[in-house]
Formats: sequence, structure tokens, C-alpha cells
Amino acid sequence: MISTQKMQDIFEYVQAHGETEASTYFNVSQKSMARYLQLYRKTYGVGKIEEKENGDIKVVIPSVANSLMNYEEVMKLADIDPDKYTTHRIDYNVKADGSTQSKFAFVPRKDPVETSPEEYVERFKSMLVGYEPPKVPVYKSVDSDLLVTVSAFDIHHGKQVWARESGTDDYDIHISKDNFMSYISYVVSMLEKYPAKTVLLEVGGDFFNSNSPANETIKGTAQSEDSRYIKTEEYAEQFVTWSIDLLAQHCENVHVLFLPGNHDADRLMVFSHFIDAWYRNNDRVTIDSRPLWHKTYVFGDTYLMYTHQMLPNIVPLMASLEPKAFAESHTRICNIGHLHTRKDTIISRDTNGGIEIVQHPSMIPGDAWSVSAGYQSVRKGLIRVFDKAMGKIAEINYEPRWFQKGDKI
Ligand SMILES: [Mn+2]
Repeated sequence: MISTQKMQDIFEYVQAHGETEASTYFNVSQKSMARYLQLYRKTYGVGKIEEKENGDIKVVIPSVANSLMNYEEVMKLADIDPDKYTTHRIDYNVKADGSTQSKFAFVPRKDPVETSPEEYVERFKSMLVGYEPPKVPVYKSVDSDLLVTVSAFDIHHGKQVWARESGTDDYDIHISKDNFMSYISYVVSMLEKYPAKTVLLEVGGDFFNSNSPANETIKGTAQSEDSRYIKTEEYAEQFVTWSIDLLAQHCENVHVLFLPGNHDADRLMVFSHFIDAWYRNNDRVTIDSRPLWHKTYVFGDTYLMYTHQMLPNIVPLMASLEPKAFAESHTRICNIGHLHTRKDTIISRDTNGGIEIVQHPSMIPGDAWSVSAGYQSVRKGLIRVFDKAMGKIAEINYEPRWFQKGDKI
């Protein structure tokens, strides 16, 4: 930086001896000398003009002339031709003592690049040489094995719902049988897309609406029931065996997990023994009819736990059922039902290893009592696809209303 005093000295020296001599005396190029003088003359301020070897020009305007903030003004004062130069950057600095400084950098304008259509074609052609389209990595499961789970929580087979009274849909043993068979047919159509080796049918409790011929739950709560106990039972035998047989035609193994519910614990246990006995000589169909309230199913790195209702100690309970498999698993899902509404909860990954609690939906319509009590639910099935190594890879929606309006089997 050249001080005001020095600028004044230069100015006076030029007045006395001329620009050429001043340039030699002060060791400044003649071009810069001319610009110094112009700047000094027009602003009575001080500044520094520096021409670099590459042709760039830097102009520094100190605080005494800081009204010069406009680059066009600076170009005029520094005698920079706007046709030949353009601004590159402008910096405005405030120093600790409050003084200011503006720095203007100018660069020579470049001729616009003109490309002929022929040149453009040649350039484009050269880009195509050696070009390869992006390659997408194809994921293959460790042994191309998939598991498809079919939720069958809270079917409440035997329940009577009268649409005029409930404001929802009609429901009786004919409809529940029909619905279930439509659902399984839909699952079979999805097996074409996801060719699973194993299908797990999750009968998650309250499969029957009542526990006894008195049409009551296990605790004795009276139920609005369709038809007679034994008829409801026969329908269930028919559509459950029909479903297992159909699934077994489209996969290698069918596993049926029966879980007692608060409506049907005793009845479902007996029913599961009937189904178990039915398939006792079929190696491809396995029935979990153990009279347990909590069960597991382990598939590769996936640990599935089942219980009908939410419990306060559900996470330690889940881990305690098969501790070794639990510890080694990556996908850990605790499956519950009972409230007929889909709800997903992921417990903190920090403390519980990423356990997911999935409350399954139900396919039944709300009845007059539940609607009057304000319970709302959307009728849905839940079909999931698991890969042995990757865990859950797909979830498929199912709504019984589609089959009621559309295809009937
Ligand atoms: Mn329940």
C-alpha cells in the first residue's frame, strides 16, 4: 500500500519531472503510474493498482475513498477498458481499527467460444467412444430363499355383525369363510411375484369369536354369534385345510402358527390339535399347536415373536424365548394383535437392538358394540416377504372390500 503522503510525493515529483522519470525514480511501471495519477486526481484519495503477469488487474481502494464501491466507477478511475476487462471478484474488508478497504479484481474478457455444428458432432462422437451404461448391482439372497408371512390375527370367525346396526359391513360364518379363502387366493397370486420356499400362516389369536357353545369368551363375556357352535367349527375346519392345501401347492413348506387369544384360547388350542393331526403325515406342512401364549419363528437373520396382546415386559420376554437366536438376529419383530388396528412401534435402537413391535390389523368389520364404544378400524390383511439375510424386503397390502366388490370365489 502506498500512503497518502507517498502518493502526494509521487504527484509532486511528476509535476516537477514528468511521468517517465517518476516511473524510474519510484520503480513503478509507466502504465501503473498513469493509473495512480488518475486515481489520485479524481478522488484525492489513495489506492493501489497492480497489474499481474497473467493480465489480471487488482485495484485497492482504502477507506479515505470508500465511496468508490461501484466497480464501474473504479474501472473509469483506474482507466480499465470495460470492453477488455470484466470483474472477477470484489472484497470489502473492515479492519479492527474500523477502517475499511475495498479490493476490486478485474480479468481480461475472453472471446466467446464458438463451436460449429460439425465440431459439436465430433465432440459428441468422441464422448461415445468407450461409453458404458451404468451397471446396477443385482442382489441375490444367500440361497434364493424367501419367507412369506400371512397375518391371520383376530379373524373372529363365528361373529355376527349386522351392517344396519353397526354401520359397517355384514359378517357371519359364510362371509368369514369366503373372506379367508379370497385372502389366501390373493396370497397365492403374490407368490408368483415372490416365490417363497416357506409360507408362514400367523393365526394370532381370536381366530374364533367365542370359546364355547355358550357363545362366550374365555372369561365368560357373551358374544353376538352366528349359527351353532359345531357348524362354525366345521366351516373353520373346511376353510383352514382348504387354505393350507392351496398354499402347499405353491410353495415347499407351509408352517401354521396357532396362538391363543382372549376370546378363544381353549377352543383354538383344540382346533390346532385337529389341524396338526390332519397333517401329521405331511412333511411339508408343520403345525405349531403347542399350548403356549408366546411363540417364535426364526428365519435366517429374522427373529419373529408372537403374542396376542401387548404386555408390559414384552421386550425381555421376547429375548428370553430363544436367547441365542435373538442375540444373533438382525431383524427383530414382535407381533401382536387384539386391537384390530395396524400400529408400528420401533423401540429405541440404542437400548433394545432395534426391536419393532407390529400390531396387526384385522379383516373383520367393527360390530355394533365396538362402534358404539368408539373403536375404529380399517379392514386389512398383512402379507410380508422376508429374505434370509436381508430381513423384511416387502410388505403387501390386502383389503377384503376389493374381493367383496370384485372377484368372488
Ligand atoms: Mn383379542
